[in-house]
Amino acid sequence: MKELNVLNETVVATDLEPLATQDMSKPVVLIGFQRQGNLGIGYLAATLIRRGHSVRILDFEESPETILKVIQEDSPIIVGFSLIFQFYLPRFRALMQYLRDNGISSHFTIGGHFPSLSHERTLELIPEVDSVVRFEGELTLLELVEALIHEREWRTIHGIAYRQGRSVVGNPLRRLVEDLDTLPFPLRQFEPTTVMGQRTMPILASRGCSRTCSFCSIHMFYRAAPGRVVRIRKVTEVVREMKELHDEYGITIFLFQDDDFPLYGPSWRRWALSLVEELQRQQLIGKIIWKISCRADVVEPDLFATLRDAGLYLVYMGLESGTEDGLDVLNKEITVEQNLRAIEILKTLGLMWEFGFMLFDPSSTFESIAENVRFLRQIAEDGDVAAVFCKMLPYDGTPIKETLMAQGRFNGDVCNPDYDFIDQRIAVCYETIGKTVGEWVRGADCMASLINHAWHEVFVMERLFQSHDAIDSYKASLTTLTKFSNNILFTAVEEICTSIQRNAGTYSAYEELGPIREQIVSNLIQRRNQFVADNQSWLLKGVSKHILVGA
Ligand code: B12
Ligand code: SF4
Repeated sequence: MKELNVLNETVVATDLEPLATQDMSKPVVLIGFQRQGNLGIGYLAATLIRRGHSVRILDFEESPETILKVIQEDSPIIVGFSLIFQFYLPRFRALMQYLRDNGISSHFTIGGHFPSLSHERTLELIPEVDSVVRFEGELTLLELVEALIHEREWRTIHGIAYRQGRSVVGNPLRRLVEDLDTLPFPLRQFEPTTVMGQRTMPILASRGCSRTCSFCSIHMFYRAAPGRVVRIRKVTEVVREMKELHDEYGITIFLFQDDDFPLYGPSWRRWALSLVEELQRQQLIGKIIWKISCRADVVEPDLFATLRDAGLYLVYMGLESGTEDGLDVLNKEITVEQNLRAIEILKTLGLMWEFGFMLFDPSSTFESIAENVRFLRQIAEDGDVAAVFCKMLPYDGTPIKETLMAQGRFNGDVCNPDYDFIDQRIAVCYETIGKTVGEWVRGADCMASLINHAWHEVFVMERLFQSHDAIDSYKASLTTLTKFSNNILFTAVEEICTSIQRNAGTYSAYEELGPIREQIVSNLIQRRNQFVADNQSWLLKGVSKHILVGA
């Protein structure tokens, strides 16, 4: 099987042919968050490579010393920073400052949602950065690199923002890439994560989102630049990429990172059905499985049964609220009823499902929190999935941030954008819940992530390995454990809120939840390891069956 760090061999032909005269002595360094694979950097790198440039990708999680050393050795013409999470801005700034303090004089540019939507603030907050590449970056970065290499004027390039004296100049914006299939397949220079020995890989079938949720920076990102907001790739190209990744690199699990997988309305549904036909034509069905993110209002029994039979195994939905008022404030344009119906359909079809949920939003009251918990109980009390929730955060560029600012309720900073609740006691609830059951729902290693990872393994085994009776009893024990854990979480939230509302202070029992959490985690690990130990030969058969495909 090929190693993934040579995946840059795979590029498709477009009108951007390599330049024979390219000066290869001046490489480009791209730095970003690489965990689980950064497709944005992958597309930028592949576009530059196809044109003949050499590119080095560095993981932002590497130590500053390591990054400095590589940059000193490479002496790049440009260092591009990919800021996809707004709250990382101070860390990016610190890294740039460190590099400058150590004599790095390359051009520094930055891209991503926050820099694109708030270019002036980015240039103000990061004095070390020379330019911002706004919105989709492939063609703008390419032009910037070539202008710098050939010492041409770069300040006239469309899509760039830069400082001029004390002011900021934002050049006219570049159109979004009209035909996504003119871009090369992304460079995937990262170690793929595995689930039960199966290699996973992120992939995109489309870019943009047609909806307008008030808390989301995505639709603002794709609407601010000229061009079509949603662009969908040809099914033949999507499947060609999947087949290549499967045949050459042994990928069996594809994670579609599309914000809203194309299923909305008749023509997108036709697109999805033709994807199924193409997967059939390329004989991938039965060999691979795939995950999508979508909205609840596209989930229909027949359509999803067809997708399931073609490999769909996991559906992520941003449910966000269990109250009509909450859904209104978030501008989800969906009803509680539609959310419930979608979950019912997915359960009936035997698909794994996960969800995003904002227990706290700017309209939160004690009543809405109680209603939200009732909703969570309704969907997750059966132990089908470990429940999660968070607080809505007003990211830059979002309509809800503007509303909160107009109301004088916005506070916090770029790292922690925040707001005042209408009833200040809700803030006490939020803090108390964070302290008591934060470890249930926050961070990559929280209780919900651990439990849902175990469920993930189950679905992968069910869909990619031969059937085996032992799975049923393992599933039954996971269900019991998930139910137990969800129930503690829901009860804690309910009692904390009621107690704060009544000013009673009777939730102290929940301050000692640590040992219970540890016990659940220990039971989970024990049960999971026991299952693996008891079924080793069957698991090995399953793992090797799919790994050998790519050998
Ligand atoms: C995949 C993904 C992840 C993956 C990250 C994988 C990775 N290493 O990249 C995982 C699952 C780990 C993840 C986690 C989280 N994510 Co996330 N994630 C995404 C998602 C769905 C897709 C990213 C993607 O592949 N986009 C496709 C590529 C092609 O587009 P792109 O990244 O925007 O890049 C283009 C341009 O921005 C630009 N560009 C980008 N970088 C650069 C750099 C340079 C130099 C240049 C020139 C141009 C440029 O050019 C690129 C090509 O056109 C986005 C939504 C989205 N549509 O972007 C959310 C998103 C980035 N995530 C988000 C959030 C909030 C999170 C979490 C905090 C969620 C949570 N509550 O835990 C965590 C944070 C993890 C952490 N570090 O602590 C938010 C960020 C909001 C914000 N404004 O800060 C987003 C935008 C989703 C949202 N609903 O708003 N996420
Ligand atoms: S939250 Fe999802 S559906 Fe809503 S606008 Fe953002 S990407 Fe689209």
